[in-house]
Amino acid sequence: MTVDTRPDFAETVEHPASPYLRMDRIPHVWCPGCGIGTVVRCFAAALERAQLDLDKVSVVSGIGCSGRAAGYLKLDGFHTTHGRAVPFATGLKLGRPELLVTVFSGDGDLVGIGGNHFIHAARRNLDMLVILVNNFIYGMTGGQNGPTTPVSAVSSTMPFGNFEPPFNLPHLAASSGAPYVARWTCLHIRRLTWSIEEALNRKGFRFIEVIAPCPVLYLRLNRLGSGIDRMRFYHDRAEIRNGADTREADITFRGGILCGKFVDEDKPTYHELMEHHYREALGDDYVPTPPEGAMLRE
Ligand SMILES: Cc1ncc(C[n+]2csc(CCOP(=O)(O)OP(=O)(O)O)c2C)c(N)n1
Ligand code: SF4
Ligand SMILES: [Mg+2]
Repeated sequence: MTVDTRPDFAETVEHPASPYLRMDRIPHVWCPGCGIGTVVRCFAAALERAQLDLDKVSVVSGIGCSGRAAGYLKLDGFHTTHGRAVPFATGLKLGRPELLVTVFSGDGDLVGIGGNHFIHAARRNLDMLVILVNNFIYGMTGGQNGPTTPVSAVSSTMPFGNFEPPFNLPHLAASSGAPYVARWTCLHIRRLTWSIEEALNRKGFRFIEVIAPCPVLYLRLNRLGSGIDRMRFYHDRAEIRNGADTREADITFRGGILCGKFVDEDKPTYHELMEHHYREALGDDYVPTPPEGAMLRE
């Protein structure tokens, strides 16, 4: 009889991302070939590279497959209601300005039902990093048409193909005022990681869109192959053009995908504008934002 002397990897080998993940919640809910896990992995790698005090970093998600991310990241996390990740993050940042607030959610959540909150947070330059996983569809609820579904793509509610023009998200964010705007695909794991790391260290409304495969709905309904086929597509058809005009970042059904860091500006955040304004208006009577760690009310 041969004795198996191989180590039990499950017990002895720790995944490099495990310090940043709630491993007790693994296995996760995402389907094989889904791109969301890759984005979470890049987020974890970016947290490691940025060497932040994780007690000061929080993550807010809405509802959807992408919205499950907050439950797997080992940060103070909030899984809020559908479309309300940005307003929740806004309240968190206003109440606890010393926190680094991040939002991680899907296209339907952030720019469908939550679209109004998204543009106003960008307009006000609220201090948060928003990572949006764009799989062109409402994944969790069965593949309905969403705000980014390309024209002519099939969804469960547009069986003869979509005729609604979709949002160009980098342009939506940039034209609403976001000072940091980037787009990557799930294939660009290093560039995405570096971009998240960079954006973690910036201030204001930072927006990163990640194009991700949803093999069981979007790819299947549109006969676009498997998750790995999409990776080949991203390899062949993604073009990196940093600094490109976001008006050129439209995505068509079978067309290429413009990627890169499109906007990187320094402009005053909502908080900075507010402090400046009230200092000017009220002078010595102005009571500034509570110092780090202080509670708003005793
Ligand atoms: C108020 C409200 N309306 C609708 C829903 C149903 N719902 C849950 S997730 C979702 C879509 C999520 O799509 P997206 O944000 O793109 O996430 P994905 O699953 O594709 O990652 C919808 C419509 C809900 N939970 N609450
Ligand atoms: S339904 Fe689509 S988006 Fe949701 S976990 Fe499965 S592959 Fe991912
Ligand atoms: Mg989606």
